[in-house]
Amino acid sequence: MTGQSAQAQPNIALIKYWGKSEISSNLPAVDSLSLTLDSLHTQMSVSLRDDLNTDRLEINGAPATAMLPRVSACLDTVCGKDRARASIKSSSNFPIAAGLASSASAFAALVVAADRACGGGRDRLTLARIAGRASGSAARSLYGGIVTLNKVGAEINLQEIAQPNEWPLSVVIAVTEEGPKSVSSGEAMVRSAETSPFYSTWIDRQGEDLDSAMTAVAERNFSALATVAEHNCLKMHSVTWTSRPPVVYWKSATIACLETVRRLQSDGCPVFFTIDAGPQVKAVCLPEVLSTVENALGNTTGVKRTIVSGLGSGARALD
Ligand code: 2P0
Repeated sequence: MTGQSAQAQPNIALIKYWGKSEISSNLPAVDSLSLTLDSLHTQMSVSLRDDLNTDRLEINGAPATAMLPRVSACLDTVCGKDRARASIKSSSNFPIAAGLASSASAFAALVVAADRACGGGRDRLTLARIAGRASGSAARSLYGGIVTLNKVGAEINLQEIAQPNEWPLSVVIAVTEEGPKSVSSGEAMVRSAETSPFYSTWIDRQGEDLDSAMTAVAERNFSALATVAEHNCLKMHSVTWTSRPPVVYWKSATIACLETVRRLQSDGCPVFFTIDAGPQVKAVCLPEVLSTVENALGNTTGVKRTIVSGLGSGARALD
C-alpha cells in the first residue's frame, strides 16, 4: 500500500476565468490572474490499494460519491487507467462548494498527492495542466503569491508574477452563506456562453484587463489593481445575470458588503472587493488596514463570519 498526502490553498481570481473554449479538455476561454491564499487549505491523501475494487472518496470524513467520477478521472490521468484503485481522503478547513474555490485547492492537492502515490515525479507545470483539466482554477493553486494563467494554443501556462513577501496583500472573506451554491460554476459558464448577450464582449475585453492588472502588480499600484479587479468582477457577474435563465450568486448581504467596501474606500482605506461563483465577498487590502476591514465587514448585516488570509505558496507534498 502506498499513501501520500499533499496540501493546497485556494486562490481568488482578480481577473476571472469564466468560460471554456473547449469543454472536453476544460480549456479556459480567457486568461486569468489570482492570489493564492495561506490560511485556508485542503489536505488530500491518496492510497493506491490492491485490495479495493473501486475508488473510495471521503470529504471531511463522509463518503462523497458525487465528486468521485471527477476525482477518479483525474487519478487516471496522473497514474494511468490500469492503476490500482484508490482510497482518497480530503479535508478542508473552510466551507466547500460555496464560492470559496474549494475545487481549486482540492484538485491541486490531489494531483500532487497522486503523483507521489504512483511515483511520477512530474514537474509543477505538468501537474498544473492536469489539475486544470479537472477544474480550471485548480491549475493556479499549484503556484503561490500572485499567479497568471495564459492559454497558449491548446495548453495553459502559468507564472508567479509576485511572491507573497514581494507584495504582501491581505484578504478578508465575508461569509454570507455556508451552503453549496445553486448552480455549479461549470454549468453556469456553459449557460453564459450560450445565452448571455454580453459573453462575446467579456471574452474580447479580457486581454486588456489582464494587461492592466499585470502592470498594476509590477508597479505595486494598489489603486490601479483595485479599479481593474472590481471592473472585471462586475463584468463577470453581468454575464451571469444576463444568462438565460439568469444565474445570480449574490444575496442581500453580498450587496451590503459592497456598500461597506465603498464606505471604507471613501474614508481613504486601501481595499477593494471581488466576488466569485457564490455569495461571499472577498476584500483585498493592504496589511495595515486589515483589522479595520475585518471589523467593518464582520459588522455588516448578514455576514455570518469573516476569514482572514495572507498570500501563500503553491501546492506541496506533506511528509
Ligand atoms: C475563477 N471561478 O477564476 C472563476 C471566477 C469562479 C468565478 O474558476 O468548471 O470550479 O471546474 O473548470 O475552476 C470556478 O470555476 O470551474 C472559477 P471548472 P472552477 O476563479
